[in-house]
Amino acid sequence: MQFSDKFKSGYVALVGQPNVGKSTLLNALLGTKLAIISPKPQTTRHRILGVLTGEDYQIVFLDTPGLIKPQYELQSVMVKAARVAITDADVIVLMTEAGKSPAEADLEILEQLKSTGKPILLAINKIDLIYKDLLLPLIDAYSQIHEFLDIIPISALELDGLDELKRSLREALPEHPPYYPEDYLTEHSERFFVSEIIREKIFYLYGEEIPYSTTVEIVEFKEKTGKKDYIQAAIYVERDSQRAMLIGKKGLALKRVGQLAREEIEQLLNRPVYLDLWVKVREKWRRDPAAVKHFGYSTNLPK
Ligand SMILES: Nc1nc2c(ncn2[C@@H]2O[C@H](COP(=O)(O)OP(=O)(O)OP(=O)(O)O)[C@@H](O)[C@H]2O)c(=O)[nH]1
Ligand SMILES: [Mg+2]
Repeated sequence: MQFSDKFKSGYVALVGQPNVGKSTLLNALLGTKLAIISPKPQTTRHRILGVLTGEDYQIVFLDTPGLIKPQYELQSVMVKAARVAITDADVIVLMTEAGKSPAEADLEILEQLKSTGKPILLAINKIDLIYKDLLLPLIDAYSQIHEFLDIIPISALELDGLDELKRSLREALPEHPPYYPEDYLTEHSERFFVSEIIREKIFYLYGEEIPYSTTVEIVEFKEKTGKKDYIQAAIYVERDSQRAMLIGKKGLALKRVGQLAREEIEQLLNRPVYLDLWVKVREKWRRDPAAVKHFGYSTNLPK
């Protein structure tokens, strides 16, 4: 492809409170599932990179963990990862959930973002859930608070408003040659995606305690010609009681995790897989900086 002088390219960070739909938006924009999603807050723990290349632009999206006040080491690292994405970004997308009025937590995040001096686009998500009459007063309220690059109501779930969002972002990007080849999608490895898929199933299948105490480590990943691939993953929890809960009576709960994860991993890899799940205990790993680092949480992009 020949790139004209007018080619635009840059980094766009998707930031906001947990659970507002950042990862859903990343996947919707790229038309493929890169980031895991769940109805529970704090699903995303890393910044996830996804590249969208158009005719005359390339947007490098950085999905980020939700911005919160950290209470333990894992959360600190998650918030730091979001901050690094904000530092790397040419344009910031602040994502909020549509409601009656701007939420206090969103305004606090906006204050932090304003100090970067970078252009901020406000994406008001989940408009499929509200009465349309609420939208104009909400946009009006936000526009009085800050001079946003743009304010775009969207539904990441129903793919509403995404063209407008892309157009607006393209406008705001600097003229720059593409950072990545045109067919490039992401930097993360298959191993990383496999561990995330397992984590996602745990977020869906268990209550409040287990998902947050869990991390997944890929122990072995062997491609076997003519046979199923062999993937062994260790799921770490913080206590014996959680281990028992995760496994369930006669191992049925863990079996369900394995089934759902395997189906999606096979779709991702496009080949049959034998998924071998083990559950282990590493006490209070979320509070232990060495363990958090060991399990791959850092401000860098996960490989
Ligand atoms: N109704 C509706 N639900 C949505 C929309 N976008 C996302 N959701 C739902 O909101 C929940 C959270 O979505 P995520 O994409 O995981 O949110 P997130 O901002 O990445 O959350 P964290 O990673 O925890 O910070 C999921 O249940 C999504 O299905 C939307 O436009 N409309
Ligand atoms: Mg997310």
